[in-house]
Amino acid sequence: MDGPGLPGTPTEDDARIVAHVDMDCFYAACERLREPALDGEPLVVGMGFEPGESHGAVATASYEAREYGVDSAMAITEALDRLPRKVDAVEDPDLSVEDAGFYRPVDMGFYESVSEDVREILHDHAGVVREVSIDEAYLDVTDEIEWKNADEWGRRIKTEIEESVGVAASVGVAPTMSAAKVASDHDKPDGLVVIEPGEVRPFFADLPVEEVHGVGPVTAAELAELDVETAGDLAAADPDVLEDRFGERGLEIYGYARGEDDREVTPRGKPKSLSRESAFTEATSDPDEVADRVRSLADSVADRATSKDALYQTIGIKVVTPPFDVNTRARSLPGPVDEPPLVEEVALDLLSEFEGERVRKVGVRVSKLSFAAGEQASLGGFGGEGNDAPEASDAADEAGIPDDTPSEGQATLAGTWAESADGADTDSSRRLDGQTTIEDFCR
Ligand code: TTP
Ligand code: MG
Ligand code: MG
Repeated sequence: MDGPGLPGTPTEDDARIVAHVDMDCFYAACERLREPALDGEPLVVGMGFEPGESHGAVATASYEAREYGVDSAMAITEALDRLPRKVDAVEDPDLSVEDAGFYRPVDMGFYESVSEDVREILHDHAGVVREVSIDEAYLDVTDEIEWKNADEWGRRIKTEIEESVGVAASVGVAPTMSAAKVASDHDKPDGLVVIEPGEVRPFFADLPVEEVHGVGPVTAAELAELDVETAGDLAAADPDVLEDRFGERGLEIYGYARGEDDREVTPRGKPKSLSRESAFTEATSDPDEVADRVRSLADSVADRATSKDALYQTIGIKVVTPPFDVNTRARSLPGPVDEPPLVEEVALDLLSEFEGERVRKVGVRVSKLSFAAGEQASLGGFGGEGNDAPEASDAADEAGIPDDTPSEGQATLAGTWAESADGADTDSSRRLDGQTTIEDFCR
């Protein structure tokens, strides 16, 4: 028996409630925590600004410093041109002390500890939390709140972070991960934006296309050549054209702009499912070609499961027929296993239903994962308890969908991160009392 399989776009009734929380100018906020005199001042956190240094980049800039055009990933020399250091301006009559700012080195150890404090609060407010970087996380709060309370919930979590940790967060609440991220970005700093189901497309309509998750400056420039300037334009674009131009990713950003995103918030490290999918250059109805592709996807998924020590109880396939009809089929086993040949066998068996159909994309997924070592069932060992239970709540697609990596243009500047990871300033308690000497202050 086939389960209902992988979910498509959630309907309004079953829409999940996803929150995205991202700290405002996080490293700068941390510096202000232990040096409150920096509140309200233009502040740059980065490397390479000390005398004799010339290489380095801005990790972040406070919103006051951003007004001078300083931003993450900018070369430090450029930042110093736009916003000289206070300490230099005091001594140089050609510079204005007023239009100068403060520079502080990166101190990862301290920021990690602040991040940990924030994390605890997030876990208090949601059953499912996926941390995606030092300063941001997705929360699935479907079981915790209702849409009518979303605004109040967002306010509460912001206040709690502010009061107990001392840094400001922006929060977005929406029916999907990608929309929640756009929402949290939209009114930064100190933002709170709730996009209810059914409002995603109207909300997106006039936003610049760069705001769509996964669209960076390079993609935006290419989209502009196609006259796609807003997220609304992207949502209304021809998916074939997008796919021709950007491949799979074209369809992904098209979906995001339409508010379609079936990624499930899953805690890091423990995916709910593992999958791989692959598109044909041209739709094909050649059964051998399709079966070959499914076979290799099945191998690759099974390998990944083995390498993650994951046992799976459900094996499924996805078959996309032109234009974009997604068909999913899945079969449950009596108990969790790690049996690569079985993944292939079941996937091919499920595929037989589609023999002769034109297929543009196929995928293989294993789900109902468990990670307990030594738990593997022998296939015959469950005495007929097994059934073909539909994978009702298994919406996760850990692999088929890209991780939340920084989008283009958000260069992470290996130098900055690597240097900072070494702990430029290992004394994390420095100025934690908020006392600042004038020498300190004018650095
Ligand atoms: P972000 O959340 O991207 O930026 P932010 O918190 O500084 O500012 P915003 O208010 O816009 O969210 O990144 C979090 C931290 O990661 C940031 O404080 C510093 C670090 N970072 C880098 O070191 N290099 C980079 O290029 C970026 C983008 C961030
Ligand atoms: Mg941030
Ligand atoms: Mg962030």
